[in-house]
Amino acid sequence: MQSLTDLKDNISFDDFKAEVLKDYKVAVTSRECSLLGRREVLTGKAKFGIFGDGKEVPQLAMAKAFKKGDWRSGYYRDQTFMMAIGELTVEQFFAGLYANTNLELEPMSAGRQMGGHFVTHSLDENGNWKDLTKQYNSSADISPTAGQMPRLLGLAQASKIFKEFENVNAAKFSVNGNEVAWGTIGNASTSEGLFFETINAAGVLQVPMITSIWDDEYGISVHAKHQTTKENISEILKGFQRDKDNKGFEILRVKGWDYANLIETYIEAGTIARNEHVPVIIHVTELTQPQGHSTSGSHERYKSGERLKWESEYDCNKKMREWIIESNFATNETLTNIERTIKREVKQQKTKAWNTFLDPIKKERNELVTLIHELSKSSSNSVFISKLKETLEVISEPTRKDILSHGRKALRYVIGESTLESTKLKNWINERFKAIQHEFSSHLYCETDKSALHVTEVKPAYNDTSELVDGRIIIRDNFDAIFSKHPETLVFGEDTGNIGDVNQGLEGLQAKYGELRVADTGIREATIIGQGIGMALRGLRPIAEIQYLDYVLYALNVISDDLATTHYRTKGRQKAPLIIRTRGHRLEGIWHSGSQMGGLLNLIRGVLVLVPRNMTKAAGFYNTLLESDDPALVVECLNGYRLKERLPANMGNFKTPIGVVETVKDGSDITLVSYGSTLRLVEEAAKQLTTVGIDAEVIDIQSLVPFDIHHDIVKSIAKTNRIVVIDEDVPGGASAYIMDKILNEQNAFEFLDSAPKTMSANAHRPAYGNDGDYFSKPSTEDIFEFVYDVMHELSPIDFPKLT
Ligand SMILES: Cc1ncc(C[n+]2csc(CCOP(=O)(O)OP(=O)(O)O)c2C)c(N)n1
Ligand SMILES: [Mg+2]
Repeated sequence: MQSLTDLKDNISFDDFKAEVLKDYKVAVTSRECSLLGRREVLTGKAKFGIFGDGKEVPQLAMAKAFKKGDWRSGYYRDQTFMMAIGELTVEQFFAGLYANTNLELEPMSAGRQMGGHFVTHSLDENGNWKDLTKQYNSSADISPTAGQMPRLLGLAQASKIFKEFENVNAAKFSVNGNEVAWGTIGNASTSEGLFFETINAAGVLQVPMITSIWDDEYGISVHAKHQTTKENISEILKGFQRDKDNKGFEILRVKGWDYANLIETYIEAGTIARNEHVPVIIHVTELTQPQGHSTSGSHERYKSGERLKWESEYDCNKKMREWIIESNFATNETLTNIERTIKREVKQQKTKAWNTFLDPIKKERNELVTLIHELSKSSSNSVFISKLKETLEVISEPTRKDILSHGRKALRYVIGESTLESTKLKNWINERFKAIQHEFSSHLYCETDKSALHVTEVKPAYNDTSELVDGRIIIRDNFDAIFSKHPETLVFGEDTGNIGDVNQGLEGLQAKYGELRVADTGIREATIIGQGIGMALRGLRPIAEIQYLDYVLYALNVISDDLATTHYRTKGRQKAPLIIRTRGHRLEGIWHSGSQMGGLLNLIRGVLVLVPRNMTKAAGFYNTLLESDDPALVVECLNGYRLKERLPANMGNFKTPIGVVETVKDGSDITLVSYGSTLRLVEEAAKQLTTVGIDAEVIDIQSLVPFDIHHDIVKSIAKTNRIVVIDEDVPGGASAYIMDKILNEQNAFEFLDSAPKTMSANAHRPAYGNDGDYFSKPSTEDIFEFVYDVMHELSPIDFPKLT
């Protein structure tokens, strides 16, 4: 074992001893939380518990090397680290376990995530950036294993960007790019593709990223022999080790119970990553799980007696304790006293957290009991209502569900009785419902004046000399204007840099703005998005390009699990206004005609989904998004880059409004709603329909999420009394989403004289070639006939049967 004096030459023995004891107290406190936490779940006070026991000591070491301005992207075992950097108190730990919805008391997620998911606040209560260089930072954890890795890459890359970008205002985000991004991951989770993709990308990018692998040989019940080749992740990662000829990683190994060596290792890792911008892997072995994986089961079921015995001997806290005594830092008695005091304190804090959680709920319960009691006195159903009061008042630890379900049931007994008491109860329930619903459902999107909905439209400006150009020129010139106007923007993706994207919408821009701002990446969609999330979390404005909409599926989990929930799961205390640029819709074949819009719409709520019908609209969306804080997916029309559009004079300034539809053709007989490439076919069909006397109104949705915020579609239906939604997604895909909005949110039913209809593509992926497209997706003829049939049904005399 390392001698103490080697550890830090510039620290006195007494100071070091104090430091060690302080650390030990954190380790013991954290362990007590885990032990008590499990009990709280087993006695029914909390729903589920997953704790950091057995991983305490390496986290103390990581905390020592972690500096203000640094970032963590980790997982559910890291409570000790959060406590060691002063970002998690015992009371907060239990508030999280109980799912307290008060953000002040439960800053990790205001009860939205299960305990063990950690975060620090980057934004104040008004949504403004705090000074991130002066605080410890943790990105918000997510549960999917290895889901923290793609984001980690971006958090690290941001340091590199801040170091290199000259004009960007880094004041609140970086001090010369000196910040390190620290990742943690369980040994078993390294089996995930996201882990390997991230490691490779970090080696290529050479970013200050330190990945700690907490290795306890298990992933729930599954042993390393089923997880990892050679049962040893650092062994198989050896090829990433840098050498004198090649850049790569520094790979360090250390035992998880060896406090002194852990500190050495972490300080060394921090220095390498911070000073050299070289990524580091720390494989921390010989860790344990004293209580098993989580509160869902017991590890005695799958660990041998021998393993369990080893785990209890090599428990890192126990080993640290032995080392403290061996090294004469404290006696057994002193440590026993410390442990006893901590046990008592943790218990007190736990009780305090429970009472703080329960008291307001009990108060609400008492209010309701009074209201129900008063109601029972004034109602003819007094006996039944009193029964509800009695069952409610005896619940010793009520939930809000208990309270509101009693209140709502009480109302059923006074249907038709309009009394002061029933009105009072109704009002109370409505008010409570609204307030509590907000606790669970707010902040899916930006709620400040930086919401995309607040950006005012600016129309493209044309003059007599405005040329007709290929659509891609408009995209390109607009990006040029964006990069010169917004120094914090950067774009990256496959073929994005050198050739300026496969459709040349970024042609020449790398030469103008440099290889970091207009960058090529490897073929690795998930980490392209992760890069974007991480950089957006650190104040940059990344534009992540996914080459084709079809390949968004490779990054779908990152968009859905991480990006779409960032703002929601932090209740607005972190934001990642990432713009995802892609191109899709009808072109060629199964994987280049993508229109899996229904799937996307349903999986990425929290991200705006924009489907511009041409490049001017698309460019306008980018300009709008850069003024806002909402993340977005923009799908450019793959077959639109060579179509001619007029070149606007106000590049970089015109803004397409978000959530607003556009009526592209007025009409009085029927409303046709569509978006993207298919809209062009609808416009053509509408023109042809006029020849048979059908005057269709055509509406471009433009923005699928948010959807028609002014309810203009129903206004059109009020005029035409008929609606057809035309979509190139599968039946039941985006068209079902659109129809749900029109019928359920806009109440179109009352204006309809014909059945509302959806017309979509065939249920299979689109076949290749022009004929493949014609027989897979709606064609102009299909649309014409479909609409004609609706009119035929209405008036067979005016519109005799076509076929
Ligand atoms: C994508 C995904 N698959 C499965 C799970 C369920 N799950 C949660 S933790 C876990 C095991 C993780 O083991 P390891 O990475 O070694 O971390 P440890 O819990 O041992 O610290 C699994 C399978 C999940 N959360 N996410
Ligand atoms: Mg494990």
